[in-house]
Amino acid sequence: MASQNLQSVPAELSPEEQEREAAGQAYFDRIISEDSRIEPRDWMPAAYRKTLLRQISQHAHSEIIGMQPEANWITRAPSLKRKSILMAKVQDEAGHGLYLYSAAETLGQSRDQMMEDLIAGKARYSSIFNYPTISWADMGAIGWLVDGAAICNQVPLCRASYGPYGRAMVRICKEESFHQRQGFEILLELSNGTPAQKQMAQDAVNRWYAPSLMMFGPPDEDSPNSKQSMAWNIKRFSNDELRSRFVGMMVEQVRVLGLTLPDKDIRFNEETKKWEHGPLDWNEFKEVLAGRGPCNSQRIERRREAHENGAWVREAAVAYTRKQAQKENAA
Ligand code: FAQ
Repeated sequence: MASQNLQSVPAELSPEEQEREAAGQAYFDRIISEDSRIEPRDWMPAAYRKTLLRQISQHAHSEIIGMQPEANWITRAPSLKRKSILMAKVQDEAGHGLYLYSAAETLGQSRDQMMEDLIAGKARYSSIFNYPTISWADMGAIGWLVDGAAICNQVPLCRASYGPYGRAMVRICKEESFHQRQGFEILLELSNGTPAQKQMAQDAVNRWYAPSLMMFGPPDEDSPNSKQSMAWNIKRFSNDELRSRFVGMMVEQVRVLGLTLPDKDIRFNEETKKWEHGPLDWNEFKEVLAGRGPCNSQRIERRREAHENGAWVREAAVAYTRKQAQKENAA
């Protein structure tokens, strides 16, 4: 598909600059139409850069903020094995944040600036991480539903037209698959445990189901970015398409778990060949995005504290780099 962002070349440019811009746009359009990749030094439309920077930085922030709900249970994990698995998972999420911040930096914004925007409450991160984790079963529900939704959304992003993003996603998706399986396994064990344990698992699924469906973003008719992002081969499928696929996956898996999804309206529409779900409370989603979810302020506050407490590490790294450079210059 040809790029649908054929911007007109600004008239105030010199003739040489105009020629360069037009050649850059033609190159960009060809790469997109061939479903090939744009790399950091390639010419790209300003709006493409802006969209990528928005999506990738929001994604990076989600990984970093997403460490908090699970970190809450590291000290209370029911066994040493569960504790070490959970620690590894939370560390993986820090790693995902790092790959994504690095990919975003290639678009010209510093990580310091992105972090400043996050702790100032100016940047978005996924709505899902503003919900509390109130029982051990929530670790299972996050792994199964939240990582499950993340994989469903992110596997197509491995083919995103921006090289650094697509490559980061390949590794992230491999790790998310492990995360999902560990969540599934926690729920399976609880479901096969005592009636109280099974009830705890069901309660966690009941609370995380709707927020995990909202992770895919607003319905297509309310998604201002989807059309252009799909034309640019950043997003490959619409929000509703991915949400429907996710519901289909969960319907199968919940049977194996011996639990139920809290949605009586789930059905496979034979005509459209798509899974449909019951109504979602999009007002709740809007409230969470506006910063008024159950844990929004706590999440940002914790992030701010962690950033301030980590200042000495950043300062030490800068001092070390300076010393190394001085040594090299003196040699
Ligand atoms: N939460 O026009 P659209 C994970 C915003 S990682 C908050 O549809 P778009 C791993 C959207 O940004 C989870 N904001 O936007 C893990 C836009 O904001 P704007 C994160 C949302 O970009 C697991 C506005 O609404 N994953 O879970 C949300 O085309 C366990 C309009 O929406 C990614 O970031 C939301 N749910 O589509 C970690 C994946 N949905 O324009 C720890 C990459 C929408 O005002 C533990 N991102 N908005 O700035 C994407 O695929 C897309 O950005 C979407 C949104 C699908 C999220």
